[in-house]
Amino acid sequence: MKVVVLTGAGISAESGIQTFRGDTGLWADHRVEDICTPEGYQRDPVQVQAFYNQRRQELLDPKIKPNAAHIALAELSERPGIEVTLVTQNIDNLHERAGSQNIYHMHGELMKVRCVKTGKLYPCDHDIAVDEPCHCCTPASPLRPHVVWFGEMPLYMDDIMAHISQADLFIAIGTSGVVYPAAGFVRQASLSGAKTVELNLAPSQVESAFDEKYYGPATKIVPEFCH
Ligand code: BJW
Repeated sequence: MKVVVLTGAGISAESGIQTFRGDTGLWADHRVEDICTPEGYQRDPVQVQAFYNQRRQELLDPKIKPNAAHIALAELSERPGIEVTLVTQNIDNLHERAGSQNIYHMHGELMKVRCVKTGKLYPCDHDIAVDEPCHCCTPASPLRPHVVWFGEMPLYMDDIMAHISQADLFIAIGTSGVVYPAAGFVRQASLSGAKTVELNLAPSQVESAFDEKYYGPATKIVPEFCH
């Protein structure tokens, strides 16, 4: 059975990583347009780098660990006869640390930065200064967070759409269904004949598109659904 799992910020919430939207989300303290757009970065790269430096430091905190939902997905992929493709909108590395493979980070990765000119990727486990130079071009170009902002093309779209078109089961976990193209995956999966399931704390914006829905904290409902 081919399973495509789409995860969002809600799966990492109980690991201590803030979601984006809502009263306690990251956007409660920041304007999306200032941080999460190429124009915001051009206007104030110091503020944008500081935002991602802080989130990188949080991810490096030993207290932040994969939770029971990340682990249940890693275990699901070890079951005979089940082929799991994990598509995550999250830039944290908790799926990898739980042992999952076949992961597409469609909105990028916090622990990588890239040259603004060549796109070359560099692993990054430290704060990045605005003028930190790349090592791939002369004169050196700045390094930016390896993340996808509004107006930019999400990563691995061709591969993701190919997996969705072949899926028998599509599961969306902890995502608000507000941000496209990810929010449209459920409709693509349905059109291709997959059964679709939403696992979330509360109904998402695209809840009506799912065949089955289960609501509760991810650490409870994901292991229950997977077992
Ligand atoms: C729990 C839980 C618990 C809490 N247990 N659950 C008009 C209409 C349609 C589209 C557009 C439009 N105008 C512009 C667009 C396009 C735009 C878009 O979608 N805008 C909308 C906001 C209107 N999209 C783009 O620009 C994208 N690019 C693009 O479209 O390119 C063209 C293209 C076209 C066609 C095909 C391909 C390409 C790029 C989007 C980039 C998004 N980037 C960010 C930042 C990434 C870097 C970073 O992390 O800083 O991605 S924004 C932010 O939102 C982040 C997330 O990945 C993304 C989604 O958020 P998510 O994960 O859903 O989190 P929340 O906080 O929204 O929700 C949390 C959920 O968890 C909730 O449901 C809770 O209930 C739940 N939860 N605790 C279980 N314990």
